[in-house]
Amino acid sequence: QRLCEQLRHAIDKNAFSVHYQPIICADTQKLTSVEALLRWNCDGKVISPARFIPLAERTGLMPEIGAWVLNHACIDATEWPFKDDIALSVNVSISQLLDETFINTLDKVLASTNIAPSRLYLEITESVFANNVNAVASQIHNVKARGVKISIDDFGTGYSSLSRLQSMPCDFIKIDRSFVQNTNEGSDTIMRATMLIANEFGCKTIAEGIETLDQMNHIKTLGVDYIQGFLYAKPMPLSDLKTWYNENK
Ligand code: G
Ligand code: G
Ligand code: MN
Ligand code: NA
Repeated sequence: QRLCEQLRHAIDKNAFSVHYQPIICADTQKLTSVEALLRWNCDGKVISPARFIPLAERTGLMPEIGAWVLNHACIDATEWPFKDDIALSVNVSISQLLDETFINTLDKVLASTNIAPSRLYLEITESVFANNVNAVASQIHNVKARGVKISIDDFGTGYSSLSRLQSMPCDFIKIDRSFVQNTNEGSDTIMRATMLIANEFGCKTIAEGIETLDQMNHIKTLGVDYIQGFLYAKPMPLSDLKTWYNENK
């Protein structure tokens, strides 16, 4: 209850910030995109989005918070030292995607920041597929009509049907870190199958949660396109991202 009250005022109190985590091309090992991850500093403590996003969803605060993140991240992207060819990936929650203000917010941010739509990726979790199929499909269509790309996050962890991929075209599939970090044959089978499916649908794959060189080499052998994880960098503030880039380009 109290947390909810504090969340309601977080934007006004300047309590949110956005951190960025690099995503690397498996072949070239070069930076290709950056994922924006929201941080909430509440009374000196950092509260994980895994905790407050569900709260924001339940209390109807998500469209406003999501709009803040999208706008903030796109403004930051105009300051990147590498701004012309690196993409920005922003998480979009279910209630945010389905909110009637969403497309209008997206149009406003595209216009005011002048970011090329093809450089903006929206990450939606696979669980959106469990929602109203027609509503989700039509929003994805609206997003893609603007040239913005779609990533399916946490792929393989939900309980949606694979056939949903047909009605909801996406550009990237993010392989959940639970598969990457499991070293059993079953996880490999699932990852191989995911890459086959992605290939059939013309999507690229991104492996999340790569922490070791062994994991990186293994996932490359399986044929993943892009890699994200602590092996390369943790999510960090914009200023650190600039330093990281200069040291790693
Ligand atoms: O960054 P971290 O591992 O703490 O993120 C935890 C979860 O919160 C992840 O599933 C991530 O996708 C989600 N998350 C982080 N930032 C945002 C955001 O801006 N919007 C939404 N909807 N989810 C986010
Ligand atoms: O669900 P989503 O992919 O949006 O979640 C992103 C979250 O995953 C971020 O909060 C980030 O902190 C976390 N993350 C990114 N790379 C790694 C990693 O290599 N290991 C672990 N344990 N978490 C990671
Ligand atoms: Mn994500
Ligand atoms: Na994920």
